[in-house]
Amino acid sequence: MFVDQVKVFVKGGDGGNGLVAYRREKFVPRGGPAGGDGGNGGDVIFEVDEGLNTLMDFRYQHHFKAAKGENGMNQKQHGKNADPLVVSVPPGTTVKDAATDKVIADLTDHKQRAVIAKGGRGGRGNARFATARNPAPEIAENGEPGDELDVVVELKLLADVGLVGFPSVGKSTFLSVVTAAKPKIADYHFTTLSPNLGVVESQDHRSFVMADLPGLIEGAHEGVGLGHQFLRHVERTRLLLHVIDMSGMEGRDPYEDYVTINNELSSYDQRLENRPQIIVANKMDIPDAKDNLELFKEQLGNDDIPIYSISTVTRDGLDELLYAVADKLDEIPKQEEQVEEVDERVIYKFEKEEAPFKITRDDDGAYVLYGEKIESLFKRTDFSHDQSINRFARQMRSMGVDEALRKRGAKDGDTVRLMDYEFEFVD
Ligand SMILES: Nc1nc2c(ncn2[C@@H]2O[C@H](COP(=O)(O)OP(=O)(O)OP(=O)(O)O)[C@@H](O)[C@H]2O)c(=O)[nH]1
Ligand SMILES: [Mg+2]
Repeated sequence: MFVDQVKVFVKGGDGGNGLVAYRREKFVPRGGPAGGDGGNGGDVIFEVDEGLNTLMDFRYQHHFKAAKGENGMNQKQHGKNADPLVVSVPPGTTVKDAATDKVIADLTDHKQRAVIAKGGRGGRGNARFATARNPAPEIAENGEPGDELDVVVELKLLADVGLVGFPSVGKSTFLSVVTAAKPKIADYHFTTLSPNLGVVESQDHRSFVMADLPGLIEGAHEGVGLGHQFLRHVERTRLLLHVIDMSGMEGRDPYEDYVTINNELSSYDQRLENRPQIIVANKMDIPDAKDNLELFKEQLGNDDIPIYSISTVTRDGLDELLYAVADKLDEIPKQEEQVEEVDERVIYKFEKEEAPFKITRDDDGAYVLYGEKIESLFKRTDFSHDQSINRFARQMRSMGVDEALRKRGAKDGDTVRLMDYEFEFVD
């Protein structure tokens, strides 16, 4: 089965904690501060490997966690930074934040990389906090947590050629006879639910990727049938093979089929109207097909549009068609439309204008502080040391927390809550 969209969880490694430690000196109870910084957590990085062409690997692994940074050590030793976790993806992979649908990365070229989840910064050890006034600080920071998020990994088909046409015209059968792909084939409509890919090699060793796409019917551009699934895949193909059932065995008129499909394509996306197209008259082994083809040519009324007649059953006409496809592809530039440029990484942290904290009230009357910035400060505070707690209190004050609580009506002794921490408001 061809997997083209999958949701996975990624987490950057947490930063290592800074250490509170002191130099040991004879007769000096507290030597100089010697606690080292924690190392940075590893990033989760996606990297293009052109040897891959499916997202198959993601079916077996849904969680990608980078390693934690090492904690700070004595003698001012810095904890080791963790190595990044590098995940290989095929060219053409798009990565979106599942929560916001925002594109994080569009990976097209071999070895191209993007940071998907950033590792947390290591916390500073107490050696960094020494000042003249406080030569032996009891302060260290915890490492920052790494980013964590769900991402949708998507592989838009990088098929060079897409087979389009009504259901049951023989698209999958065609793919199965010119490539090693083994798509499901049946005489009912919508046999193909998601595209199958195959690599075609012409006799002169030119190769290209072909996809049989789900069948199209009138109204597909509005989602009728399997419309949207189909159309999402057709966007990046360079050449369309418009497959027509020339036998008329289902009671439809081949020329009407041709017009209907072209209308659906251009209604979905104007640009598809100009996508190069080759007409493939299929099922020519059936007796009525010859007459129908003559009629079709008359209705088309344009001798300049080439038509290739084939039968996937007798294999007549296949070689000529594949040569023509390879020739046509040689004329069409590879990246027909430039992929939109996206930032290598979008920032998940709150935008600058976001308030550092907000206040709300719980049912019991307690004041509740929340918000990205204050919570991150909270997480970075090591509450096992008084000095760290004092520093935390000072930082809250400088953010304007006291002032804001007072304005909300907080009085001496009222309860203030921040995540799982509770303290008294002191005016
Ligand atoms: N006689 C004849 N039958 C064919 C030919 N090509 C395909 N068929 C038959 O047509 C039917 C439909 O073929 P598929 O290849 O499944 O058609 P499809 O276009 O992929 O159909 P969907 O996936 O439903 O859109 C099958 O029963 C095939 O055996 C052909 O050249 N001649
Ligand atoms: Mg099919």
